[in-house]
Amino acid sequence: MTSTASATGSPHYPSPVSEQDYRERYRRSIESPEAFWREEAQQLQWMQPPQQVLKGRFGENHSHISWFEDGVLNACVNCVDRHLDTRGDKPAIVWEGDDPSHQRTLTYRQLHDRVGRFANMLRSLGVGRGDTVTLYMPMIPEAAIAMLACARIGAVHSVVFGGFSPEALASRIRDCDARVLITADISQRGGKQIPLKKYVDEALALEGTACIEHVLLVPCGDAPIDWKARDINASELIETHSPECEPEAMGAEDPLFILYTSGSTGAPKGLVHTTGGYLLYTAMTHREIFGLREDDVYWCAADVGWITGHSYVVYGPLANGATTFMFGGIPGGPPDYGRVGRVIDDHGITIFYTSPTAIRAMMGHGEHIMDSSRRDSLRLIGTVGEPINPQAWHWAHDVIGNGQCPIMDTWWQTETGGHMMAPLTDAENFKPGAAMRPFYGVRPALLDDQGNILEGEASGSLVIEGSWPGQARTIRGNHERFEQTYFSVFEGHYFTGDGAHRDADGDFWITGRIDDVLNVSGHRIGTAEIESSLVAHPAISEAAVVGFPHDVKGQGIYAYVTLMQEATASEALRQELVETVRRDIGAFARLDIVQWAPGLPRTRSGKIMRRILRKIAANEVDALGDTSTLTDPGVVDALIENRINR
Ligand code: 6R9
Repeated sequence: MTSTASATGSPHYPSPVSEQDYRERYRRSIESPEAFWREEAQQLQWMQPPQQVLKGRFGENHSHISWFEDGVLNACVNCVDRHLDTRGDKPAIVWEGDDPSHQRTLTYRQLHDRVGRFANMLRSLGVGRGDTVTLYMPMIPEAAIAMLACARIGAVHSVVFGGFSPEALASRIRDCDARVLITADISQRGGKQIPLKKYVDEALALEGTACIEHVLLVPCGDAPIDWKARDINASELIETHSPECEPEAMGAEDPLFILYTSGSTGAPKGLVHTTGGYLLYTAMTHREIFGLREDDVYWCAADVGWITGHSYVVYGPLANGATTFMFGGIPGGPPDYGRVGRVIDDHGITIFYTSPTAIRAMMGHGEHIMDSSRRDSLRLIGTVGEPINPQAWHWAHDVIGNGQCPIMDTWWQTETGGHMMAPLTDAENFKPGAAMRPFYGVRPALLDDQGNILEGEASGSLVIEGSWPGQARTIRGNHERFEQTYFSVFEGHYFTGDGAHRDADGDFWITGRIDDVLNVSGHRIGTAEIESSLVAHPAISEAAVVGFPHDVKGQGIYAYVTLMQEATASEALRQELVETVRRDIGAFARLDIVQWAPGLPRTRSGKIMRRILRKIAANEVDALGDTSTLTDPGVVDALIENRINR
């Protein structure tokens, strides 16, 4: 793994940070963390500046991890009000819908007006400090406005991605006891309409969702809306409220939001992020890793329903007073694969932050899709969500970026709040496919299976030693699960769930999940969630789900399914299973392959040997490894014979 950017010719662009500056600043952040973070914290506007920095340690009383605990601030004030004097007329949010003729720009002053009214509207419905509000929204400015409005009044938002099914929405409402749901009638993406309102009505008919007292709906479509008694037209009501809204004084450790994410076992976890540390960390990483400039027009193509949308569409950029571009279409298509280039031209985008999946989708349609655009405003491309394969890296670099832009491969997670690794070095040192260097204050380590720390060139489980301000503080309603999932696999370290390789230069290459979490098009899905959906079907006795390499999506979903004795395999049943998973989770959780499996390989202790199932799914049947602990090796032969991905 030695290929570097020089393979495409010596780069003639600067990286946001030089090798030397990075080394010095990183050393300082590790040697004097207290002084480092105390100084950085001054970047935020505090109502009461913190005296304290970090309290608590992993493994030891770590349930009391806190950052800047005695500080008081408001996240919305930091993202909006703070910029009014110097940037009042600067565009804060620029939006283009799925339909290119739908365009809106909100300056910081206009954003202040909308957020204030929205916040007053929420207060008028009885929402206040500590209440939870669920958002189920399309990519429209109101999604960001609603998040900021919650932050302004101290309410905790829980954004549920608009691609989730009614069942998935209901379980996320139930878990956090939300009082208000903010939604729209439809979400239009890729020329198709997702009937959000219909899904909301279905979700609210399900058990355990009576906590929702009001539904605030932002009309987006042309068709008549089926208003229910609990529904309120947010676009009408908001105009009756004043734009002046007194912000709530929040403690740095008060929760800012809950975001559900998949783990290797059980139901999705509601990770809780707090106010001060999260905001500081997202603003700082956004500014430093992208080398933010005042006149940047910055486009993060993630949906607000994911952590990337929270940290790098809304909080990080707005805390920095940047112009953040929101896009309602599907980056990379369908239906228009070259549109990304024209959007970049039309809005003068300077930084484009996207996923390897979107890059591969464009790449699959050939370089000519970029003929309709010049993209010469662009100066940096970022990627996130999955490892980027060198081919996609080069395509982004050469084609989208005209060979002019550094590619910032950012590795991080819902749990980490913000970027943890990126190529923080001179551009000529970049290595396609490697996230390379820890951000300031972050101490990565590699462990073997016994938990021994590996030195030098090595591959192992990636852990982080010591806290950083942006980390999640708990799982809503289940702190014990938080401790078990992240801090007890390797006692005293944060367990990322990812494997990584450190090369001879000391640079990191993320190799992907080592737990039972799939990464499909950058969407995190627990195999356990898919399995529990499958086994709830009356024809299914057992199911094991694994990922397999997929050209565009990174990983595809491969399900081994054992039928009940009286059931028979058929194409109709296969389709029914695909539909079942879609209904329980969402359209993005599409089963790619279903293999009928009369039996599954098990160890003598009864555990399914997923390692073997992964190999068969990847068509790597010559390298099955040790199968001596299997109870019945014949099961494997049968699975190999009937494998579908050849
Ligand atoms: C931000 C986000 C987290 C998982 C993570 C890892 C994978 C994210 C990556 C990457 C390699 C990168 N991942 N960025 N793998 N290189 N640059 O994606 O959060 O949805 O929680 O997913 O995504 O496997 O553990 P989340």
